[in-house]
This record gives sequence, structure tokens and C-alpha cells, in this order.
Amino acid sequence: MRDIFLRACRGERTAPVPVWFMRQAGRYLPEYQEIRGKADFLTMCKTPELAAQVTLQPVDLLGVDAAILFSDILIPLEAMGAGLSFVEGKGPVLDPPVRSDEDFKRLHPIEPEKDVPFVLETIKILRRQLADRVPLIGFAGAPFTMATYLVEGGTTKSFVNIKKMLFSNPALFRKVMDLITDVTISYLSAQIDAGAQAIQLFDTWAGVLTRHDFRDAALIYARRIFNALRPKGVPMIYFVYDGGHLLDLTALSGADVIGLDWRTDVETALKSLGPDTVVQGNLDPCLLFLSEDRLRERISEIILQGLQAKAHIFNLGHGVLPEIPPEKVKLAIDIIHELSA
Ligand code: 1CP
Repeated sequence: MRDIFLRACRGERTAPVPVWFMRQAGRYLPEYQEIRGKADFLTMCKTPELAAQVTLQPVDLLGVDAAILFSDILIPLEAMGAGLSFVEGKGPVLDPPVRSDEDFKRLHPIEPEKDVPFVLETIKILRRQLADRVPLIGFAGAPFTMATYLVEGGTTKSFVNIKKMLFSNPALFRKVMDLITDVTISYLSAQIDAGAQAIQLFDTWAGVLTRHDFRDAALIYARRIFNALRPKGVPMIYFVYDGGHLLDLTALSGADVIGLDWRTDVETALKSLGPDTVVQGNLDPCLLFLSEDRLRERISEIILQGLQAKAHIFNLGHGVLPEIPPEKVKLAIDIIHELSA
């Protein structure tokens, strides 16, 4: 198996540097659009053959060093009793939102084998189809990010409902977070048992918290998940989007790898994280619009800064945008491999 991704996760410096991209399977790929044209997004997630097929597209087409399970962080919320839909042009909707003790009563723990069998089946198919070509990454949303979707009822710009619950009804906030944390532990545990060879915890919205509140309302729960999964022995990545002000705290999460968004360059991030950290990141996804020469310069800058870390996994600072030409994504991956070889 091409194992540079797993070796880098474990702190080994590799040549070339491994690369995979968040949202590497998705709307920018015509091959994805073709399947998506016949099935809606949730149907794709819940049909193991389709989910496996789109997971493999970037492995076959782009030459990435890891596959990431095609699914969504919101899938376990539906299994917990929340109403989930993806509305065209609007994004995910969780209806009705969870804002009271009464609402909380609708939620329940999950049994992954019974409630999300399609995710585990997708992982099993993928391990067979990947046949040890590259490792498979499983994932989940981190509790604060999941609670944000549940309480806001979808995506938000103000975060007023989740922060209102945190500050005016901390007892309910804790109940929601404890339940999501337990669900996430059993969900990721089942993914690992089914064959996921590394896992990433996405804390997309925790960056809206002050350092004080991040520690109390997000980090302790993420930490609980990493501690519980540690005995499983697979590498674990923690990605906090827009978390530049939180980096020294994320270093206390218990994850093996810290994912960086594009705002903080690797060199600056390492000052907060310490040089003994494995980092993943962090090309601004929009830099893929640059000309080839300019793109090469910017990639080179990140690879050089990555040499200051214990080990480096190349990634974007957030997901691939649907507007990016697929040839450019492939070009970036080739340049990363070439410059770090
Ligand atoms: O219309 C479509 O075809 C669906 C678009 C889409 C895709 C391709 C959604 C809806 N989710 C996904 C896949 C997805 N989502 C993956 C697959 C693996 C990969 O290739 O990376 C992963 C890991 C996610 C994770 C995810 N979903 C996150 C965390 C990562 C991040 O971007 O910060 C979040 C916040 C979501 C919620 C979500 N699902 C879909 C959308 C458009 C969103 C974001 C909505 C918002 O801004 O609130």
C-alpha cells in the first residue's frame, strides 16, 4: 500500500509529502455530477455502491494519497432522531431545531450497525475496492459543530441560538453535548471496526468561540472522543476551521495531527503548536485559481514551512470549491508530489 499518509500521521517525515484534499469528491468533478444527476445527495450517502464509487473518483482521477469516505457529518444527527434534509441552494436543514428540554427528548443514542449500516457497508466495500492502494479516512463532525447544526436548524452566520443555549441554559447545552459526544464515539468506533484506517474530526464552527468558551464548550468534548478512541490505534486528526486563535489549545486535544485552515501559515501555526506537532494543510482553496507558475510558488512555500513540523500532510485549508477546474486540482497534486519528492 502507498502508506505515506499513515506514516506522516505517525510523525514520520516522508518524501514526497502525502496529499489529500477535503471535499476531494464533489461537485467540481464531472464524474461526480454525473452520478449526482441521477440521485440526490442523501440517497448517494445511503447507497453504499454509489458512496464507494464517488469516494474512489479522486483516487483514480487525481492520484491522492488517501481516500476519504463519502458521507456527511450530519448523517448521525438524523440517526439520533433529528429531521435532516438538503435543500437545493440552501444547504442542510434540521427541522425542527433543538432548543428546549422538550425538543431534546426526541433525540436518542445510536447503534451504528442498526442506524447507519450504509456507512459501515460503504467502508467495507471501499477497503475491498481500494485493495490496499491508499488508506481510507473515516470522519465525524465534532460535538460543538454538530450541536450548532441541531440548535440553529441549519447553517448560520450569527450563531445566536447555539450561543444563547450555551450561556442561558448551560444544563441543556451540556446534555446535548454529552449525547452527541457519546454518539460520535460509538459512530467513529464502528467506522474503525469496519475498516477506516484514520479518522478526522471536523470542528467547522468552533472558531466562533473565544478561547475561554472553546475550552469549556468544544475542546473538552473533542478530547473525550480522542481519549476514548485512542486504544483503537488509528491516527486521529482534529481540524478546527478558522481556529488560528485556538491553536495552542487544539494541541491539547489528544489528536495525532492538527489540521490547519488557510488563514494561519504553517510557520506561524507551529509557534503556537510547538515543532513536535504533525500538521495537515493548508493551501487556500481559492489559490487553485492561480496560474501554474504562481501556484507552484505558493505550494513550495507551504512545503518548505512544513519541514519545520514533525511531519506534514498536504491539504487545502478547507474543501475544494465547485468552481475549481478539476485539471487544476490534479495539477496541484502533481506539483506537491514533485516538489517534495
Ligand atoms: O449537493 C451536493 O452534491 C452535496 C454537497 C456536499 C458534499 C459533496 C455536502 C452537503 N456534503 C458533501 C460531502 C462531505 N461533507 C464530505 C465528503 C468527503 C470529502 O470528500 O471530503 C465531508 C467530509 C463533509 C463534511 C462536512 N459537511 C462538513 C465539515 C467540513 C467542512 O466543510 O467544514 C460540514 C460543515 C458539512 C455540512 C454540509 N454538508 C453539505 C454542505 C454543503 C455542508 C456545508 C453547509 C454549511 O455551510 O453549513
